[in-house]
Amino acid sequence: MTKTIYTDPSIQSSEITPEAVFLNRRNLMKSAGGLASGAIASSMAPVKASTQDLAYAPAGDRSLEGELTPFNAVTTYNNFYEFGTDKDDPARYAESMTIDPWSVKVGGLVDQPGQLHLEDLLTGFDLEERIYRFRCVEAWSMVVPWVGFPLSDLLRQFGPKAEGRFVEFKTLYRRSEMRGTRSFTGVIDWPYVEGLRLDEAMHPLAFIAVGLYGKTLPHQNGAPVRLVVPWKYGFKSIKSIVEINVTAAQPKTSWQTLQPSEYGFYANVNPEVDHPRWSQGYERKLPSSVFRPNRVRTLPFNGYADQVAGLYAGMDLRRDY
Ligand SMILES: Nc1nc2c(c(=O)[nH]1)N[C@H]1C(S)=C(S)[C@@H](COP(=O)(O)O)O[C@H]1N2
Ligand SMILES: [Mo]
Repeated sequence: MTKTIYTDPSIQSSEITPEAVFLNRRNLMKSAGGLASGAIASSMAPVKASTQDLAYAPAGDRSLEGELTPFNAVTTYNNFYEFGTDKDDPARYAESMTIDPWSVKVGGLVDQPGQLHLEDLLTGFDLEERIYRFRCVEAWSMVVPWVGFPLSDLLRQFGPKAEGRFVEFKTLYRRSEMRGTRSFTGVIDWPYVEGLRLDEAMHPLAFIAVGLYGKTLPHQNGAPVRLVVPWKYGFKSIKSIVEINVTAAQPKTSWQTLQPSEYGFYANVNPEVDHPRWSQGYERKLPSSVFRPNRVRTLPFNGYADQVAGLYAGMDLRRDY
């Protein structure tokens, strides 16, 4: 596995996580066994030195492989309001977030509440690659090779109780390291909160990502652990998760709280229900520019209707948007 390491001069060497932290016997053994695939990563654009190689099973579904959004676009055009509202703010400022040590508290209506530490997340699950379409509510989209494991694998480990109907997720809220939470208030009610119905969370497409393009997640994409729900608008895919709770009541999400008329709990990608301020019928596939907008039609459930439409049988998705 060839490794492309690029040292970004803006990163202090003291901020670079020692590689040893990420090396682990289990994944190294997997590489030796030939299961791992680093082939895509090695041919890509330079990666910041603060990300590390992961070993993982190659993607089962490679149908979107020819449409991959370049690494550079995936990591420089981001939404991560904790670091500012401009698309380039996360790439510029998210490095200030300490991601090691890291722990995720799992609780609420589960048989065994507990914690997962960084090491557990990187080595305790069978990592695989998933190439998913990703569609932001602001009508841009990309195709990303994520590395991680099904969310259901994580939830099963803690044993959701029968009364559990929803899952709530929370992002780290650390003012000292997140300039966006200091410089403007009243935009989002920190910490960033998202939620899924439990059956959505247990669906095999719902994914916990710890990496992309074969490396651990760059900070701006939600290091060290984020959610990816490919059939929903991007804001459901909460970044830098520190808490997961199984609940009986529907969680109150940050975007709903901010603007309930614009952002619903479900947020399923739906070209037929426009955002009050713009159409959802089309999207700009990144990289997109004024000269080359790369505009394509948006698909119901972002192209995953065959797999997930059944979750919403009998629901009016114009009302429950
Ligand atoms: N904690 C947190 N998670 C977040 C956001 C955010 O502002 N804060 N933005 C969301 C939105 S609106 C989108 S489109 C995606 C963007 O993911 P990306 O930057 O990896 O493309 O992250 C989502 N997760
Ligand atoms: Mo978004």
